Amino acid sequence: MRYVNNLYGLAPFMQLRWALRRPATTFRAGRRVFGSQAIATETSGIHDLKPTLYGQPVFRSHPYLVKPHELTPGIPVEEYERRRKELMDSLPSNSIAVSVAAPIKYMSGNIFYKFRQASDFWYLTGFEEPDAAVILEKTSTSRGYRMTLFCNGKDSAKEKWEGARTSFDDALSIFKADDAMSIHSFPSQLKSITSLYSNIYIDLPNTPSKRSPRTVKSLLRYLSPSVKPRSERESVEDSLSSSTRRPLAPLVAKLRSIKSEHEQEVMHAAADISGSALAKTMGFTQPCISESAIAAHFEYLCSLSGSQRLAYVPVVASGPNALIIHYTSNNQVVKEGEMILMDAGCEYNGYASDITRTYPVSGRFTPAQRDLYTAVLNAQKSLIGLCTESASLSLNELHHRSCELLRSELNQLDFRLHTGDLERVLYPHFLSHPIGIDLHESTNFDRGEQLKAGMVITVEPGLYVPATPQFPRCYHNMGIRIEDEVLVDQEHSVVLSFSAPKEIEDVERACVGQLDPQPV
Ligand SMILES: [Mn+2]
Repeated sequence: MRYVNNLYGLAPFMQLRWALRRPATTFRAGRRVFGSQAIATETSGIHDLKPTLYGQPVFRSHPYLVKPHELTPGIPVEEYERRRKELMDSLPSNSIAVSVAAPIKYMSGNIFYKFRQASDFWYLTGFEEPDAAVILEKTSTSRGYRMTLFCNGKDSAKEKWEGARTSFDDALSIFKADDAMSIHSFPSQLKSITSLYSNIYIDLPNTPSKRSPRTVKSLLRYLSPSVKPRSERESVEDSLSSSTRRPLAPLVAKLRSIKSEHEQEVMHAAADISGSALAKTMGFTQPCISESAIAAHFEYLCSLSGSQRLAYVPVVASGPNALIIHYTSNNQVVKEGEMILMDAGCEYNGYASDITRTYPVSGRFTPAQRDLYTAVLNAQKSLIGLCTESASLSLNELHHRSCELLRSELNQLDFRLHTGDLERVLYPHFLSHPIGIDLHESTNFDRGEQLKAGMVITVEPGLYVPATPQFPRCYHNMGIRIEDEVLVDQEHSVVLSFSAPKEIEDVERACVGQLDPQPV
């Protein structure tokens, strides 16, 4: 087992979980055909697979991450096929869909950030390299479409510096494209193909305005050295006639809003990792350490459990810092008697997680902290119970309900609320957002639409009491938010982030390192 432990690099609870969910792959199964060579894998097979020949983990190179039938960890090849088919089936005849990979982003000069694929492109292809694009042409075949994947292909000189890239042959066999071509031919191919179709579904990036900038922000963007002059891509975009061009994102968003069982399982695992890391971070917290040390501990635990990155810059707000909703400077020292509001989540195998907990630095809530915490917790738990398809509520209605619940809780705590106190001061943010591949899958989400089974949303009511005389003094400078990820089902709701302690007794136990039962 030691070999497996080292290999996975997982915390013990995750190893157990993986042992349950992912039967050991066939490392010891003898000989495996690898390219044209048969390679012995009896004992030290992993070393034979280095360096990888592929541009991303695939079963052949990373059998401990990707199962035989999966394209990306947790998501089968057929599911990507189904996504594309559903998209293309929803389009009128004579349509194509075009999606492109994310560009590499730079911190400064040629110093790049860790690459993250564009969400829609990844959802449709599972392809994780930059410099890539896909064209899907609607056809009348049973598959429903024809797929051309554009990518870099093999280039030994570049691969020597940057690592392996997926070959055109593997683009066909692994990613199931009908055709694979060099990304360099994408502009000309797109130009010629678009003239054949009457509906071109494509999302154009926000290019800097051609006219002179009017706002400070657009001026800064305009002057930014990172904005290159007109690229070939922009010239292609110009060539797309506006009469045939349609936005692709709303259609993909509709598909993405309902999570498949495989997606639910990956999101569950992501929330487990974050929730358990949060529980342990409560025990790590003590007076006189920096908020940044708390953030670092959380990130370390998530990485150890296999997470690829954090899903967002975490909020670690001690004491009155919690009143700043997006407090991310995380550079002050925590004090005895304060609470920490921590909003953090990892990204795992392509899916985000998002959890907020508020806990006492000393390990025990004071009576006033306990009262305000209970008010938020009561509201939060009632709201989670309403996240079902049968309740027929929209996010807007749920938010409205959260205001009513918090108002009644505050009345019991002797708050004398005037018009606007709750919505503008004490609870100035919205209750919820959909979550999935993106942390906020809400750009194309209608808050007026009723919740449906398979959606995953956050439920995150909060109360933030400034030190002003109209509010009871004992609650001044307290900020509390409790956020869970909730999977909507027909008759019930499932809290995916249950491994993060939430009940007062559980939080206090976690704060002194007693995680019993151990979160999984
Ligand atoms: Mn959130």
